[in-house]
Amino acid sequence: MTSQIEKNFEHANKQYQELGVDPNKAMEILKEISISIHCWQGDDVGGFEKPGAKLSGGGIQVTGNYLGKARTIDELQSDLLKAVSLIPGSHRINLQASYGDFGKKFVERDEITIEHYQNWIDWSKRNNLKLDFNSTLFSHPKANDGFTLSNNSKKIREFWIEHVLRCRKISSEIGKQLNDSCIHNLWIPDGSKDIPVDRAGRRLLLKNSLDEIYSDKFPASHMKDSLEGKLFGLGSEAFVVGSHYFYLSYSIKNNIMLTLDTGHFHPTESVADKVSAILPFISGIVFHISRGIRWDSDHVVILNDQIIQIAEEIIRSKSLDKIHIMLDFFDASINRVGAWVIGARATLKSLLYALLQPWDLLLKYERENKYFQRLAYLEELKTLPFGSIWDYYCLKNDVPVSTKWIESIEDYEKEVLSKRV
Ligand code: RNT
Ligand code: ZN
Repeated sequence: MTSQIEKNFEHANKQYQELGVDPNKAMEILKEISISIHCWQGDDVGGFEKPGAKLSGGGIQVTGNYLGKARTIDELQSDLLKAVSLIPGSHRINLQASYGDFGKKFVERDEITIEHYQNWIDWSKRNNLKLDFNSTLFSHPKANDGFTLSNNSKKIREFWIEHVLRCRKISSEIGKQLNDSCIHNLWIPDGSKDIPVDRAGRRLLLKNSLDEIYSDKFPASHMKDSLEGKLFGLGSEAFVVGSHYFYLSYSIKNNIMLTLDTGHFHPTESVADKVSAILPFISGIVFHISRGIRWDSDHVVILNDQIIQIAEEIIRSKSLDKIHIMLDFFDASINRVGAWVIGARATLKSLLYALLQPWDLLLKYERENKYFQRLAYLEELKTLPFGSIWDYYCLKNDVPVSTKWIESIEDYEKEVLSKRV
């Protein structure tokens, strides 16, 4: 029997076909896109170095105290699997170094090895997931004065260099074991609250630290590097050592990818516009999809103009092999597992929306300088039955359709999360 969802799809399919768009093709492409789901939404960027660890320092903040935060690796893995079961497609999990399996003892960041992440690798294999990795240079006493790789103290710089060297090696081992290149992303909190006099000195220190870090080479089939800059952070309002321009220059010169976090720019700056400006010169772009409200607030991603414009530029670039989509938000004021699902589904929806555009037609009008027609079509596309294609995609990929997944999160909260006290 044909379900209502299938009937709706048939109807929508016709409308898109009339415009020269093939929704089946769009769904095929979408299925091949994996997004990297950030582990840190599950426990407010706490990690497992010490029991009850809290995010501290680094100018990022998690607000809220909703019940059910994951306290152990087992809990976090169970929460992640719950989220993944409600997101269509096959995806990746993005880890921080601070989320290792350290047993009962404390392991310093310059002592971590692959054995601390074996648990995650085995879990990923069992669940058909892939992994990405991040060095963790915040929430640590050696980051307390606001500087890590650009610290004035040689000893502190060396400590962090050793940490990142180990993280890159671990990433390479992860990629090798999972037979899929692991992306290692580096973000550092370095910066100052007030106006510094020696910006150049700090940037030179950072450059030298990075040169040492990236002198170690790994096969691209095992790991790839990316660098993430920022405009400002809480406590680094006047100066951020690793700014966008700094890393843009460094990445291009050293054949490293660049991470664009959508919360790390001026609120009116278009991150979507950067794709075509950077792509011809760089080995790859990593997106940290986030939603800033007034500042880098890391709100849960929703289907808004900003994310649609980014998805459009990603799809139009026809360079999906060079673009990696990761999520980066943290909200502790609502059900954390539900937050993952909202953000991941919104990101996938934006990509599907972009894939359903009549590119040939729009391009034709643009080339003929027919800007009225271009604008009119773009506007009419907004009210085409996009939701019917999305629902059908969810149905085909065995995840709950439309609002149905919300109940599933409510049940999980009742049965699992609310018991974590
Ligand atoms: C911070 C950066 C960074 C972090 C994670 C936890 O502003 O966005 O990516 O969010 O490493
Ligand atoms: Zn980020």
